Amino acid sequence: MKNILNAPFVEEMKKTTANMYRLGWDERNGGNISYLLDESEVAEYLDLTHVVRTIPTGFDTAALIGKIFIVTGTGKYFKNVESDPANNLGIIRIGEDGTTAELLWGYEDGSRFTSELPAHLMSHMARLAVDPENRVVMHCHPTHTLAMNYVHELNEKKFTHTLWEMCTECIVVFPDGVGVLPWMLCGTNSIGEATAEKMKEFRLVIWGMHGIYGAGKTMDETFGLIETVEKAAQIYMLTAHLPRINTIKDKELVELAEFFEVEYRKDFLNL
Ligand code: 2HA
Ligand code: ZN
Repeated sequence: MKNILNAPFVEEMKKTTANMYRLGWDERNGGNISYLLDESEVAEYLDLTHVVRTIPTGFDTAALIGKIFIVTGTGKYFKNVESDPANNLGIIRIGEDGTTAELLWGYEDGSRFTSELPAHLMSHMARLAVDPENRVVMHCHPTHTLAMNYVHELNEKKFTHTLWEMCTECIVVFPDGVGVLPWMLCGTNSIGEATAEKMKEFRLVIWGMHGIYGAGKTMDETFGLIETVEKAAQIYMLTAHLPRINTIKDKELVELAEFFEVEYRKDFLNL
């Protein structure tokens, strides 16, 4: 059996959480990541018949029975994942009853997965239904995106349109746009259900006055989606109070989308 601490998926979690922390997106215990793993890859590192303990998920995850995820822990700081992965991360498998998580490794101080597990697993279910290759769900509190929530209308079409106008590459990176939820109580099944509903349509979902969720096939893709929104939001926040002299016009956004051959939300433009 190989050493789990050297597994590429543990390395990816360490690198990504450290990177997000340094960008200021995950203060204190802010943010969480879940990553769907390949059973045969995990079997190189762990005895899959050995369940350390079981933890109820508190919601129906029947569509994910047998699936294995590496997930950041509740109350844990992204800052600390790199130096202490075994306490700050856990590997769970959804049990046969569809409502229990079987801990296979991690959370060594007796803790458990993120309080946002409903939003994560429900989002995985929603994304897998539209993209069987989806693997990653990521949540964080990127500074400029959050700032923009306070000064820009929380409307999907308007919010996406503004982001698309802020950097030329935006419509190419997230042609499907950004879903927007109003402020809601976090850590609940209700916000999980609302997020998953949006995830049927979008890979990015804003949690009003809280942060953002991203989903993708790889850690890089998911991180890149959030990073691009955050960059656009930063440009917006640097310019929103100044007279706008220039902008990318809707017909130029169409040119971009057509040249790069992306399926974009035509209804989010004003043509
Ligand atoms: O778990 O970010 O949304 C910390 C959070 C809650
Ligand atoms: Zn949060």
